Amino acid sequence: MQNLFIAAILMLGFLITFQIAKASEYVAVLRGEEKSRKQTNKINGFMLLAFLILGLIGVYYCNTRLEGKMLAFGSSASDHGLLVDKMMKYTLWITGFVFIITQVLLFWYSFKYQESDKRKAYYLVHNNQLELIWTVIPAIALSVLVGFGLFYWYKITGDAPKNAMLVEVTGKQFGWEFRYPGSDGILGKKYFKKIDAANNNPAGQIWEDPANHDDVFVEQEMHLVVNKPVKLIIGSKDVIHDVGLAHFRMKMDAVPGTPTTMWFTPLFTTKQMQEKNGPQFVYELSCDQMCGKGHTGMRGTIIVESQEEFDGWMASKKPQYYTAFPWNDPAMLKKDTVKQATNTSVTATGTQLKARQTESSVQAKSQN
Ligand SMILES: [Cu+2]
Repeated sequence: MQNLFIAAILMLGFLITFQIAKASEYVAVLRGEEKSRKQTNKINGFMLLAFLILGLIGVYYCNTRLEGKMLAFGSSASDHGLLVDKMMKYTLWITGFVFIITQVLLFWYSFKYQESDKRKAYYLVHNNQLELIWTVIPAIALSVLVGFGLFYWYKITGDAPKNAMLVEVTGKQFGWEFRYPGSDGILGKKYFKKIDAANNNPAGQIWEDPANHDDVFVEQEMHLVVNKPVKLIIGSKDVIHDVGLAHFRMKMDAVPGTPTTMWFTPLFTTKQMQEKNGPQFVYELSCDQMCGKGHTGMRGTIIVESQEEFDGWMASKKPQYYTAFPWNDPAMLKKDTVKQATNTSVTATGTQLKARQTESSVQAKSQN
């Protein structure tokens, strides 16, 4: 019913416009075509001038209204972000300058040089000098902007420093998962067919790889160390997501099956940012790619802290391997040796584990 009404209203609108156009055509004939054209030109000239003035006021108004809501230039919380801010500033200054000049000339000239009996239009066939000017100047301006962009792009996307910490970021419908490499600094191998959240393997780690045994798995909250470069290894479990770090001015697609990377150095701790921006401040990790119904809820948080605070947080985490196989946890083993005399079920689970391990190593070999 609603659609029918909308269709009827659109139809009516079309009819009315058509009738008005027809009526004004008859009026023009009655009045004399030339007189009517001159009048229309005058109205158009005036409206173009009004559009220029209102438009510029609108641009200024939007700018002042949104000032506090936008991320300010130079407020980036990462080293790469400061470069992005700088690039953005130069680009906006140059394009803003060109925008104002061209728009003012375009609308002002339409008003000033509208049809007049006192003037005859100048007929310009060709002018090499003019052609040269309006080709060379934009070419130089664009080359400077692109050159800047390339220079920073290679700096930002280049190799991460050797001392960079490593975090694996995986997007899924709908949330974020993180994996830390543990004390060996190596992220263990994983395979998507091994993903089994019910059996404590949400990342799909291959348990036969010893590098996996100290990897720490966390959800929704990533911890980073201030002034220490971090390299993110980004992936996805389902569709294309995007790791969007607005406060660091970084973003990178999370693509299933194709790991992507980016690195940067956080410059301020969360506490420092809260002192500057108010206690409600959080570093946000948003998904910057429309990825389904729950896309807007894909919000992770990042906590930037000192090395000591980070070490303390990491020490409170247990490697995922020990969650999946508690009987291998050294902390548990100590307790178990006491229990073992009275509880035989521990030995039973130990045998089960061995059976599972041989089974999965056979699988791993057959995959190779
Ligand atoms: Cu997403």
